[in-house]
Amino acid sequence: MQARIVMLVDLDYFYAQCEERRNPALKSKPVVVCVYSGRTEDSGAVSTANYVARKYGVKSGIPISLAKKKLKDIDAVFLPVDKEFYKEISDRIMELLRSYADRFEQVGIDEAYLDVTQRTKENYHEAEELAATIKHDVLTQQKLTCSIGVGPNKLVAKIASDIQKPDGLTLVRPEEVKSFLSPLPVRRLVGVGKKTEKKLETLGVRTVGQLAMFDVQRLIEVFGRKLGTYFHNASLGIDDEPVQERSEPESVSRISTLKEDTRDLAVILDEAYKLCDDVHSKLLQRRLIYRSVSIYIVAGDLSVHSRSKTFENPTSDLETFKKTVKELFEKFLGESDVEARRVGVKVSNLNKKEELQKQITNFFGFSKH
Ligand code: DCP
Ligand code: CA
Ligand code: CA
Repeated sequence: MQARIVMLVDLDYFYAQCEERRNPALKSKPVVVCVYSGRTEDSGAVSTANYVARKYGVKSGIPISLAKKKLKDIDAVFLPVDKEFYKEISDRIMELLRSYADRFEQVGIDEAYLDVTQRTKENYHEAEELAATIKHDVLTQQKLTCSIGVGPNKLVAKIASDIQKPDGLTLVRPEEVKSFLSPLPVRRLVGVGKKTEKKLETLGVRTVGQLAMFDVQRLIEVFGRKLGTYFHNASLGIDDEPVQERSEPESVSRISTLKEDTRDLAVILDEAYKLCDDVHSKLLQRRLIYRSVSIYIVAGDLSVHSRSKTFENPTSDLETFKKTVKELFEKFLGESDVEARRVGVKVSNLNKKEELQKQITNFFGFSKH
């Protein structure tokens, strides 16, 4: 594979920074953006917090009540998430970022990969200047700071972006990859979660460098061929995943909180069907058809469960959607004994309606007259 230069741009404390942009007086205070579940006044989880609040140990995922404890007697601001507002800002920034890339891939509301190989002529000095320009333009035009990692592939760029936050710019040249990665804990690698981290620790592997030295055959024995090989390559900073342009959203989903935890299928479906209606109208709006349907269940202990089904042929039919959602919830309740606290539905494997029409037309040799 040809040498590449890839950037990962990640917006700093994104939701909280959007709130600061809307109301600059917040900047000096701890700002905590919350997903309120609506049960009691403080039930729910922290979505994110600004860096002032992080100093007190407040971070994504912790209960709101715990965040309040940590910020007791401090002039902190708690706000509900306003996803539509953040999405608007995100859309504008993504459009700006896209203009700096040979190839562009958005991977979340606040981050994107940019392949800049051609426009930097494979030169890291030019890439550094480009990254500085991007940071400057995002700040002056959209009033937000971001952190950028630059490296020979997505894996290295992603880790680099994370290493000096907020407002960071980290370059890792190909010859620096090994020394950059080797002291890091294995947890920094995409795909290494708590479980894998524990397993690796029992093998005496804590750092990426130790993982790189570990016998690949044994890794394969422990994790299977696919994952074992991936961990081995990742530890060496090897990653051939291209920066992939995506023109359509990956998925459309809706989730909502039930009035109380339940295993009652009728109650769950009552809520889930409303979510299906919402998703369906969004699909119609954007002229999208789907091939996969998933359901999500967030249990009382906040563990997340899901079930999916993929069809042979894409559809946009609402009845099929609801029927599949029903099947999946029935299946889930039969297989698990958790109580649902929140339920969600999602469609993915999306296509434009027109594209399918085109394919059919081409296939049968019809023309539209
Ligand atoms: N988010 C969330 N719940 C989580 C993690 C994230 O709702 N458990 C949302 C809020 C974040 C946004 O996604 O603002 C982006 O997530 P990041 O992981 O990039 O975190 P931040 O942008 O908040 O902080 P950082 O400065 O560390 O990137
Ligand atoms: Ca971020
Ligand atoms: Ca992110």
